[in-house]
Amino acid sequence: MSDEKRKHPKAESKKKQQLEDVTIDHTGKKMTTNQGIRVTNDDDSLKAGTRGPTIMEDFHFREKMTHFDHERIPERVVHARGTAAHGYFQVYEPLTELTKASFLQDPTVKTPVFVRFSTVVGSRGSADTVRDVRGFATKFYTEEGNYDLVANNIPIFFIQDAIKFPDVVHAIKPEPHNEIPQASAAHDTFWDFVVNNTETAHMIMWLLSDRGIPRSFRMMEGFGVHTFRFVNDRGKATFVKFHWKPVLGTHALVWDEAQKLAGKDPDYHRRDLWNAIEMGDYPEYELGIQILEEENEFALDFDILDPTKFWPEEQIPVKYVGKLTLTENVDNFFAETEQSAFHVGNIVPGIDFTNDPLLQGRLFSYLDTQLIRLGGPNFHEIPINRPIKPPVNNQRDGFHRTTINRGVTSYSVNSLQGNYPRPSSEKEGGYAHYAEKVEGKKIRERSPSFHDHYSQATVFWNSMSPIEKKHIIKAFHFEVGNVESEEIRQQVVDMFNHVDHTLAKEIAAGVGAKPPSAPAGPKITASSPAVSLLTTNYTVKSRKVAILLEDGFNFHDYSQMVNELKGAGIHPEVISHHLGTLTSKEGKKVQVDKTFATSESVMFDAVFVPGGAKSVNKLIAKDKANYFLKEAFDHAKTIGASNEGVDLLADSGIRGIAIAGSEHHPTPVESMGVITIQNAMNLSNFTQTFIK
Ligand code: HDE
Repeated sequence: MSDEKRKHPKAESKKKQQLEDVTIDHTGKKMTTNQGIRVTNDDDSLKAGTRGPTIMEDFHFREKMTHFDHERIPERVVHARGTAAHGYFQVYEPLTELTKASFLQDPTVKTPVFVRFSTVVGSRGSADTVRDVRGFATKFYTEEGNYDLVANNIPIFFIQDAIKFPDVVHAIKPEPHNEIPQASAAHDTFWDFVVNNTETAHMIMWLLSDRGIPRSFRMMEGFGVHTFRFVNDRGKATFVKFHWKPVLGTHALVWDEAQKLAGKDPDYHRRDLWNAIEMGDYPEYELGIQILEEENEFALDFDILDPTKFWPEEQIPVKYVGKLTLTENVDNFFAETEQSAFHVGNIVPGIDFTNDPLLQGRLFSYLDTQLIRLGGPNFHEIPINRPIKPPVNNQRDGFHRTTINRGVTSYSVNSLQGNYPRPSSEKEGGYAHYAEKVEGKKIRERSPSFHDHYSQATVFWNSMSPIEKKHIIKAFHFEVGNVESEEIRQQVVDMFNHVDHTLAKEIAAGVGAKPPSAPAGPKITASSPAVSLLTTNYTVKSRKVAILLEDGFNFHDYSQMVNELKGAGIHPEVISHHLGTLTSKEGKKVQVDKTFATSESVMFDAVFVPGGAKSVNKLIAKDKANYFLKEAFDHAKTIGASNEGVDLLADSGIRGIAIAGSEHHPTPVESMGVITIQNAMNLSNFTQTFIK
């Protein structure tokens, strides 16, 4: 995108304007040192003779090298690998009855947001498509200050108390002696942690489900996990759970795709988000809330303060209250994405915490970690972190202070400056903590209401469709199959026998463990259909279709399909053996987007092979297209072929090709996701079936 174009949307919101004010562009400018001195030569250091030693006096060399030597900051201790975008949030209706939060009152107001998606375990350079939880952190730059909803794509967590966070993270990160494996839970220390901390059972079920390998950041849900509070202007509080529901629906990769993508395109999710925004396919998510009146705090069969439990949507429906739209990529990854600092404790009047012991610990951790990662107490002055109203207080000094505070007082109460800055009353917008009554003995003990570690894990399992169950079992075989300790593998089987007997037997069968002889624990038949991905929205908008072509293709087939796809908001890309242009049998030219060397079927959602004997024969002669199609078929992708294109499917050994229509009545035929048509001039029925 040109810089001119980039500038435009930045000015649209107060936040964008603020960022624009500190954004610089070097185009057409002369080079200077950091002190503003013009530079005469940036290619040669200052030497005593052309073959002599470099001279200390070379301030330009020293400055350039010193800056480079210091260009890295520590990566995030978790969620190191991430990517982010700008956008806005709009509420549908005033939520005045529930909360006084100003950004949730006026449907005409667009609140600027910055959203960072991440994996949890891997380092900054790790692959995007690994099996992991995904972070979904949103910073709302509201008129009342920054509100951060620091969410994940799974509605529950591994542990119940924050004091165990360092343990679970140490266990899942690469092992300390050899730093293996990268970005993976498939190793001994993690599963040792799991079997010794059975509160993890429920989270493991979600992590090993298809949710652990999302198709795209644009196609995953977000969850605030903890129970929060809304507080209205009369001081009435209501318990809430936060949800983000992607408008494109929630979709996953299959494991083989995820693993291959990790090598073929480690930036797959990052690229997908970036490209979608550049192409104007702005990702959208509805904000949903589940509401529970305070008097019903104890009405559910689990404790609402326990972060290993979700509120079944069938029991407490999700109310959709607003929409988040991501509209702009960052100008600079480091300055914006890397330096962004989210904190679950960044909260605005009208939203409040609960005593969830995981949440309480998070309230300490985020600010603490940012002090070291961003090098001191002034990281709120880094442009991406600044609220849209300048902070006003007596906090001063520290590393990299950029604000110049005028005046002699930096304390209160003062009389030299009329005791400014002064606090505000609640009426004036001051944050007042919800006056929850708390009373208790100091005690280091888990509440008995947190002791059930298995019931909801079983509910989750019961809610899965047969194919989702199969994927979970296979995921256990991979994850636990990589555990060297036989004892731990057995303990996993015994632990998950408490979730489901069949599941435990299936796990045992794949990991060389003894199957349990009888079920453990009570029989639970309840389910929550909403947690299955089969209940999600389905739309093909913004999906990618590979079109396999060579010279001599049938332009008629090609252009009908491309037009229909584009009309449906789908992005076709031409794949061939070389870059450049191809010529159809009618003499029409088409540009190649990618080659068989630079693309793989795992990067696409569907494949189409148009007719044209010459083109198809060339594709058949070189093996790459066969492999491309076979793999797409194995990953259950939609495959379409028209006229001679069907020959390529046959040559690739793809099962399920039904014989297409007769010469006089060409109709599309669909079998196992493979759609074909032969002897056809008009492809409109065919293209519609393909898109459907
Ligand atoms: Fe985090 N988490 N977390 N977490 N978390 C961090 O903060 C922590 C938890 C989440 O894109 C860290 O700035 C503790 C739940 C996201 O920059 C750190 C506990 C949920 C991100 C931290 C949790 C999250 C983080 C590391 C257990 C979902 C990435 C770097 C008590 C509701 C934000 C940083 C970004 C990042 C601590 C559990 C979400 C160390 C102690 C539950 C999305 O402060």
